[in-house]
Amino acid sequence: MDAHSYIEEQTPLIEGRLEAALPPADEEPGELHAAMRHLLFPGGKRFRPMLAFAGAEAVGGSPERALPIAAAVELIHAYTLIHDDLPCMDDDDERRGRPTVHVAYGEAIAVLAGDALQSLAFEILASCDEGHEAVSVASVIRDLALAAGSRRLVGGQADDLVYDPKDVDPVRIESVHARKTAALIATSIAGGARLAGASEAELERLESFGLEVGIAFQIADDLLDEDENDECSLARALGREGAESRAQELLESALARIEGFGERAEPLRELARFALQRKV
Ligand code: GRG
Repeated sequence: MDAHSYIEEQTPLIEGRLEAALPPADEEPGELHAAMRHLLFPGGKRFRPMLAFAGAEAVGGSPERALPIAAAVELIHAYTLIHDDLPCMDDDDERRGRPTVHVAYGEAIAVLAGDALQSLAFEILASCDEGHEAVSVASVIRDLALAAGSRRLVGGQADDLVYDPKDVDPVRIESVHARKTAALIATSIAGGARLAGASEAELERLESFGLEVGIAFQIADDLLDEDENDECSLARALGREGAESRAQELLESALARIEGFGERAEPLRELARFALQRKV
């Protein structure tokens, strides 16, 4: 099973859940609801939901078990992209070949759409009623709140915004990657596994795996971006080859952490390899 077929096979599951969770575009306030849907349909690779599904499978659960966290992480991801594209941040007019949300709906609605997507993520988790243990659901909510908050994603973004381009310390660069990108990726995997009944020992290993894969994912993302000179990127600090070999090293270290998980963690391993080989 390669990552492409896994993504193709599992995409309808996450699409259906997101479609059911998002208010219809004709529900008032219609502009806000249409803006919330703009970045989600059509979406991107749905990489984080796939990781949540594969995290559940790695501990013997079904992808369906991980659906609430899979939907929640995709909504958080969508909110961060909407806000990241705003004029006060990256000021991008296009994403995935379409106008960004603030270009299509205006800045104020884009801010509010991002805000509402973040709330919806937590609403979905808190109301999941597929027989999950309340204590696991509460832990997943806590972990997602931590990953999305000022000590992880938002803090990483804040540091990235003020990053001094002359600073080429790989440790500081990876610290930004770890918080801005890898924390949400690690939480996708561990959250899926937790909802599927993982033990604390399994969760610890999956979380470390996710952090390393997440940093490698960000390094690969920077390498895909030709304009890597004015950013907090490892390619700028170590050169292209240095960054590629660091990403490979992180991938190998990550894979070693889940060696004991056997055949059922194969989708997770394939997705981790995909994070480095992807072209989009
Ligand atoms: C605005 C709070 C706030 C945070 C922004 C996510 C983010 C932090 C910034 C977006 C730009 C960026 C390079 C983020 C790093 C994470 C990343 C590589 C996002 C792109 O993820 P993909 O490739 O996107 O999974 P698709 O389009 O497939 O959904």
